[in-house]
Amino acid sequence: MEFENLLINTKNNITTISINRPKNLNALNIKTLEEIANAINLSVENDKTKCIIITGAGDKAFIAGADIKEFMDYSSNNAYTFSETGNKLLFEVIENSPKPIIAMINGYALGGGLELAMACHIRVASDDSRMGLPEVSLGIIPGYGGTKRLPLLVGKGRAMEMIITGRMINAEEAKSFGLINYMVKKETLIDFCNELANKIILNSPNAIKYAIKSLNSNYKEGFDNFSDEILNFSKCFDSDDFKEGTSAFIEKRKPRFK
Ligand code: DAK
Repeated sequence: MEFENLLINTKNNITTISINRPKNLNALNIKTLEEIANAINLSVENDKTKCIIITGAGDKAFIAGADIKEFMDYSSNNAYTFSETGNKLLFEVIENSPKPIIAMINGYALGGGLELAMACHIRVASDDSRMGLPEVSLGIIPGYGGTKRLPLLVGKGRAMEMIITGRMINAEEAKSFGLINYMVKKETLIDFCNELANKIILNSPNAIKYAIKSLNSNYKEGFDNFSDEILNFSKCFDSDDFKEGTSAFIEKRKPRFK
């Protein structure tokens, strides 16, 4: 299958999926979200793949968020639909993949990019990476599971602070928060992730599948399919703050919220 915005490489039972929009810091547009979902589904079906690594092309970003230029004109209805389908078609597919998925964070992991990394089973970041959920600076809230998965990884207090300040944290802080499993030197990132994948694939694929399923089931109850996040997220799209936040980004200025 041909992909417009992804590079895929399978070697020694490890499939690496690289989001390839480096000029836009690998921002996620709808086409890319669909392609990642297709690539994961194909990898899950492919007997040659035992572990998946997701990363960003170029040396600056893993994923700098959802593509602001694409979603700035959305209404609350569009936002609701895209958030609901995006969660189902990609983020839940990643989280529930029977084959382990490692997020290889090689730079900025912001907004939807950090949300994607948080849906993965393991996160490894290079020491120059920066992570955050800056949605409130654009007049919206995280819409791909950020308000749900971040507190599970770092605790409610840290998640609240990260989300309402929208601040970026560096890899060292992310490690101390438990947001990432490992921080490694940039030049060793690929080797480290491949070694980690190699360790995992020595184990029983069947047992790994059930371990993921069983572990994930701890967090399903009361999660209500993320519907409150989707609803609150979509409501933001009717606001003047959303128009001001996204316009300010495009015009490369600070937003002036009323
Ligand atoms: N979207 C679109 N373009 C982006 C982008 C993004 N998220 N991030 C960067 N770019 C583009 C920049 O516009 C710039 O393009 P040109 O001006 O060269 O055409 C190019 O990438 C390089 O970026 P910079 O020139 O800004 O690079 P710097 O090194 O100066 O700064 C930065 C790097 C990462 C600090 C900065 O680019 C930045 O602040 N980027 C935006 C970060 C951000 O706010 N991300 C979005 C978070 S909100 C949805 C579901 C979920 C979401 C939305 C909708 N639906 C279901 C509807 C999620 C929302 C988010 O992710």
